[in-house]
Amino acid sequence: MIVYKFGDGSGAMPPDLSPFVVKLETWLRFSGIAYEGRIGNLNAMPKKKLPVAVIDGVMVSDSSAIIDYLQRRHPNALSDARLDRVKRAQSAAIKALLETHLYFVTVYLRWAVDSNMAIYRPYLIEYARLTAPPPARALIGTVAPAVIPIIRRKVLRQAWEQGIARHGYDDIVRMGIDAWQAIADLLGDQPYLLGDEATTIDATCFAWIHTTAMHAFESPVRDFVAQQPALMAYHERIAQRCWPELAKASRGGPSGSSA
Ligand SMILES: N[C@@H](CCC(=O)N[C@@H](CS)C(=O)NCC(=O)O)C(=O)O
Repeated sequence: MIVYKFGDGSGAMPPDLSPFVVKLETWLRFSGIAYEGRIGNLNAMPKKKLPVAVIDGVMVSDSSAIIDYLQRRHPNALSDARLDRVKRAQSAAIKALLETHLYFVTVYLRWAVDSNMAIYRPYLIEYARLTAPPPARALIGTVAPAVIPIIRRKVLRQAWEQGIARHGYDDIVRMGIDAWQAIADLLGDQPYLLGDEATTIDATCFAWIHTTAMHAFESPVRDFVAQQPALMAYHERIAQRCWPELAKASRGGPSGSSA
């Protein structure tokens, strides 16, 4: 199976800056399902979003749709089938907190804060170069810097329409910290979010912790997550199981060159 994502795994780009891609890859690694990561051109994707998977020739878009598709075909994959109704509801609520609330906090902090945009810019230029047709690659260095402000305006318009960008920086930071405090409280001292066994929500939560606390983008939200011992121990536990190469790197703290 092929996973189209933002990084190409070559080292030219970090494994991935997208929490949705890291969620899918972590779920695949929990499940022991082999995949090949390839850089995906957003404009060529059916929903203009990544990740997208090609499974036995069938293209499936959306991390959750891909996981559902694979859960029906791989009986030994990481499964939520044994969860009771309350745990299933908890999983749905945590998923919404991460994917439809904290995701937009992250988007805002990456794209609206100038110092984070300066960190983001080289990755965006490299992504544009790697997804450009080969004859155009040499020109990306001159074209991409002019295009990035246009993309930035588009992303911030989406954040305004979604609602997050109508608040000020301090309020957004507070919302982010409150949501992460809720996740930390839900985890408590359990090994995984819903108890002793990992389920799909752990792949999601790992991805959000990783893309918040281990990346170079700076914010009080990142600092808060990085200072929660239970969240970081949980991150390390899952990294050791699914991402041994990152588990080693993560002991050094946030870095611009990890996933
Ligand atoms: N519901 C989708 C969300 C995927 C998503 O939002 N991906 C972002 C990257 S984190 C994306 O492709 N954004 C490109 C754009 O909006 O232009 C999933 O679970 O895969």
